[in-house]
Amino acid sequence: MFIDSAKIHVKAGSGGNGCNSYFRDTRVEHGKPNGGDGGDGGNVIMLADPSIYTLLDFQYQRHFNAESGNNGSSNDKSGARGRDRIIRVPVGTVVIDLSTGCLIRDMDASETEVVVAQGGHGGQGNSRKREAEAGKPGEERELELNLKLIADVGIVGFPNAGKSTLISKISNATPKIASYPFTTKAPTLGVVRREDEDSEFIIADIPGLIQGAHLGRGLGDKFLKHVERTKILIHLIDMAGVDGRDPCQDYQVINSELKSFSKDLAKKKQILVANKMDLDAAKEHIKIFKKRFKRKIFEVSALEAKGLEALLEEITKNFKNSR
Ligand SMILES: Nc1nc2c(ncn2[C@@H]2O[C@H](COP(=O)(O)OP(=O)(O)OP(=O)(O)O)[C@@H](O)[C@H]2O)c(=O)[nH]1
Ligand SMILES: [Mg+2]
Repeated sequence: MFIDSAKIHVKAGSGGNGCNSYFRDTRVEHGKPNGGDGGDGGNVIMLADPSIYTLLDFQYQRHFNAESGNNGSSNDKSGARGRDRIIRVPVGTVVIDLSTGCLIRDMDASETEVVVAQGGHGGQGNSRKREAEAGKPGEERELELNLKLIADVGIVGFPNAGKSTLISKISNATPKIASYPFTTKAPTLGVVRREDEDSEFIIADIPGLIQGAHLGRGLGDKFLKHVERTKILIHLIDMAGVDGRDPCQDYQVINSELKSFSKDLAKKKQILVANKMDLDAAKEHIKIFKKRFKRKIFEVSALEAKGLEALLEEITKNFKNSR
């Protein structure tokens, strides 16, 4: 199951108490204070781990506590520090403090690390010629985790346009492909490797959009956040209109859904791709489309793997330009 958001509770360890103790001896009239300090509480630390892909584990476990520090003891012995608690999350997780709504960290690179709850300080013992102190409590927080996948290229389009077929032909991904809408129910990532160009990029296939996706129709627009960070969008159109829709209208509907979701997404560089060009209807529709929109469009048949090389070249070229 692909889970891309979660709420968790984190609690750092409390500091150990300082010790109140006196050294006494027949030769020492007034006892000499010798209470040790309490150990600091452990921190709760979040770590971006590239081997994790979803927030599924957080459906089952929501509480993460770090260890408290030990109390100090006599003979100036300090208490041991509490152990940290490490929470591993997928790269691309955005961490938000639920009580304030503030962003704590965007874990957008592998091995990014952030302390999400600070351990309490240990109390000082009385050997420092003061009253022994109690340890301070550790920080406690409610956090929201929101996963936004990290991909270079995102594919958007209507259900059944052939998005999964395309990603299966150009990358190492092996998504389910079928002739009914909403076959893809969760985002899939694929790596595209171009040996001759010595280049590599990550492409994301997301569930199809329909008119009203921003109002929750179909599977809604909740998966669009996964293509928010991509550099380029591939806008894939079923030019044959296999499901009985008009390709020109499809193109406009998807663009208006993108706009309803976010202005930035609507402004993102789009490479237009006409799919299913192996079908006769597509050859008719494309003439109308070109006349109407006068935009550069790549004509492919994902099914027959035709026209894909030119498309890949265009994608690679755009990366070179954006660097
Ligand atoms: N004729 C033809 N059929 C295609 C082409 N590309 C995809 N198809 C077919 O279109 C149907 C839908 O393909 P998918 O790749 O599952 O489409 P999708 O856009 O991922 O669909 P959802 O996951 O439901 O959004 C399948 O029956 C494919 O075989 C193409 O270039 N030509
Ligand atoms: Mg699909």
